[in-house]
Amino acid sequence: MTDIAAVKAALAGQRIETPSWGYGNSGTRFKVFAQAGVPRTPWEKLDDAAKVHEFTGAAPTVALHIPWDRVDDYAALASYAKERGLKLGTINSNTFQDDDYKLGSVCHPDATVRRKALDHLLECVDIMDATGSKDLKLWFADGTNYPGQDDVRERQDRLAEGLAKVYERLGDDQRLLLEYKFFEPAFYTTDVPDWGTAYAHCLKLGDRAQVVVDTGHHAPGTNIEFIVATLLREGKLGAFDFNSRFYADDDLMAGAADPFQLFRIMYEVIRGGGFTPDVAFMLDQCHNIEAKIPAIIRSVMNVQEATAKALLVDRAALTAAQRSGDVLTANAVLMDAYNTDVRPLLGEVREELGLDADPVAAYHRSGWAAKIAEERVGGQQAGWGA
Ligand code: AFD
Ligand code: MN
Repeated sequence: MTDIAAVKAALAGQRIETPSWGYGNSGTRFKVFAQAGVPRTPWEKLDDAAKVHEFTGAAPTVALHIPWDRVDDYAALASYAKERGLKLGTINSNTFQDDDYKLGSVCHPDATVRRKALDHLLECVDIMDATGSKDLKLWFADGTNYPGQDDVRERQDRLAEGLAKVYERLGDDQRLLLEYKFFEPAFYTTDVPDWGTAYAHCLKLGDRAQVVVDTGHHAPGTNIEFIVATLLREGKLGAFDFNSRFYADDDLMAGAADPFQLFRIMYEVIRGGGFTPDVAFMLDQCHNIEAKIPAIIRSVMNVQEATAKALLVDRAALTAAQRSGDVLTANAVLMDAYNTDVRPLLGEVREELGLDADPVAAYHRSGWAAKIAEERVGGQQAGWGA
């Protein structure tokens, strides 16, 4: 029998980190559609993130992206966050937008470019020291577009060398989170293309190097929950970048394209003992055509709903059916949890926390959207900087 009180307590304690860049303008290589009220500064991004946390009660940390969120005084930014009930979270590096990085960054054939990229990564660790962030997230766009362009094995050697220097710089309570992506912007090879490559590098680096699973970074049809179960079993699942996709790295709202897949992922997280602060739940998505703050709130809710369903799986009945080879019962037990409408349960959790049962409706009633559209006029709206 499922302990509903324990499920509610687990849901009340769940934390989902929002991305600073999710509040800014974004788009595709065809067009970035600007939206009214978009933040101009990291400070305004934190004001918006504070609204997500105010109405969900589950998003107290905000990931930063350097240099998009570069400020003169990171301690002051951390204090500003704290005054709003927030904490600065993961620091994301950016070695994919400087002209020097056309042929790669840490994997570039020119040692001078590799040094420049390494200096940026080390600057990100300096920022972690200033903000109190524990996690450095590294995603490399590095790769090649044509067979023969570069030596793929030498690029792995360069990558390993750069990662080792960053890992050596980390403090004892800081982690290196290495994110993989199977293609884009490189089209022939990507230097960190899959979980196996990321895992192999993290294994060599040490205990504080772990893998980031971005749910949009796999070829269509990939069984992501199998990767999650395997990385958890190896103690190398560091974090998620949640978003959803229909075809590529679409960066749509988490859970919007395939809620069943998100449920299966959350089941493996919980079954594998990964529902702890050691596995960071982050959103990494962009809201090209939809209003950003309610889209992020919806994403937080979608992750919560998938988690609630996964927590409701009758584990004893499932294990018994699995071990007895009772295929249909085992599948039915899992589907029974997935088919449960958990919105009333989550509504109770929120009300017991003193929150509105419907965070999106509460946000719309707050008038925040009209306020920022009126006040945030002029200046340079934040965006991808592409
Ligand atoms: C891009 C990359 C990757 C990374 C994010 C933040 O595809 O997901 O985590 O930018 O740098 O979306
Ligand atoms: Mn990502």
